[in-house]
Amino acid sequence: MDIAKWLNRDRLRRRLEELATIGAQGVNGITRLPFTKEEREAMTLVKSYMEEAGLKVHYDDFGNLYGVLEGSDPEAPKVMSGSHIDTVVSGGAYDGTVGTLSAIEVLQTIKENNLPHKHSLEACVFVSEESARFGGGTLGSKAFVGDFTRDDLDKLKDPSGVTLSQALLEWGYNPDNIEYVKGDPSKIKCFVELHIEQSVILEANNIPIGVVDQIAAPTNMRLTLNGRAGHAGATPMELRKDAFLGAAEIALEIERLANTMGKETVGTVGEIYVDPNAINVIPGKVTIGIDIRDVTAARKEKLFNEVLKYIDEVAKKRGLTTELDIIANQVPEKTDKKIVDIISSACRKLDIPYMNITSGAYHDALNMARITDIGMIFVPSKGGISHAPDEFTSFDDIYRGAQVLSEVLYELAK
Ligand code: HGY
Ligand code: MN
Ligand code: MN
Repeated sequence: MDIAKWLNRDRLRRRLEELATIGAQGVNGITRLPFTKEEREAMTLVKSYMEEAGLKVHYDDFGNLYGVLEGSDPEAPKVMSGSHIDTVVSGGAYDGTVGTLSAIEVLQTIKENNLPHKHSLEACVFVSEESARFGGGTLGSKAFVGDFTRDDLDKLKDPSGVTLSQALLEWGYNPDNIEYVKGDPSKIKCFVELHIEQSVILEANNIPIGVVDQIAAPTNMRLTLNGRAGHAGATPMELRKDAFLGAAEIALEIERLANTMGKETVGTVGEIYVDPNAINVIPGKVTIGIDIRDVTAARKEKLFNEVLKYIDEVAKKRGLTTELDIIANQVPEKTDKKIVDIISSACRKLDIPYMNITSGAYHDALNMARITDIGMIFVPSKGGISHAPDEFTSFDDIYRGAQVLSEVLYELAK
């Protein structure tokens, strides 16, 4: 059965291009933050693709979207595949969308060609995968694996103070039903996600497919440092409690620690709010968003503890007080060996070169690994760029990824 040859190349390309127009801001890339007009418009468009594909479509109470292609044995656990369509601020056109639209294309091709399959196949779109709005990522798949209590939805807030539960209610979802969002692991055979690599390895090795063996995990936190606002000219240096300089020292120490701890240990301070943010006022209050990651749980834990220790030292030295909101503290996961082998043999069957690869980015597959077997397929990112307007993956690479995904999903659903 050569399903890979039957994928509709033009349809996949057209859908990718159409989806990329939603939230597009010219040179400023694409912005579709979760539970905003743009992201909801994009979800509605993707829902229409699922309907065109003849799938049984529904949203859950968290806004995750599912499209099912029934198998011959309704009792058999389903094969899930998908990703996300929300973006960072000024993001690219391929992060999440490649896996989302390829999964729909595969299921539509199976249906159109009446290919027999025992297990149901389910294309899924998890909401709020990016941490850009609520500080923590992969919220939709976290809800699906049962991470959230109703209270958690009131604790997650965006920078303007809107809680996740308010955002859900604003778009007609019901946070009180959070427990019904949880998927039933006994009904799931596996989850496979196609995604852009977002780094330089595949391109550097001139290999079109990455078979992911492990996924790094994040610790995300928002740290607020409280000093004392004051006159930038009249306040002697020795009397200052400058919250920004405290934040700056902490950011530099995170960089130093990440550089010394390991090749796959990374740390970023990508978000900052300075209050009152005026050129002639000593910053009285600063909030920074911290993202540290590793593929080794113990090393990430060590980095986390070193950072906490340093925060205390800086606060004491500079007479600052601190508030720390730990938004996520996840563990790295490995992909399932059997699925790694199925992906590798699909590449051999299609005569597509491949290599094993680690994911420094996290994905919905990281959460799904806690309730089912997972697999991930990567396609190259030009220059390793992602989370930026010039994120780019050639359509030939995307199509190759979709072809490998089609062979893998069909093999798993047989
Ligand atoms: O930040 C990440 O790793 C993912 O792209 N959300
Ligand atoms: Mn991303
Ligand atoms: Mn992504």
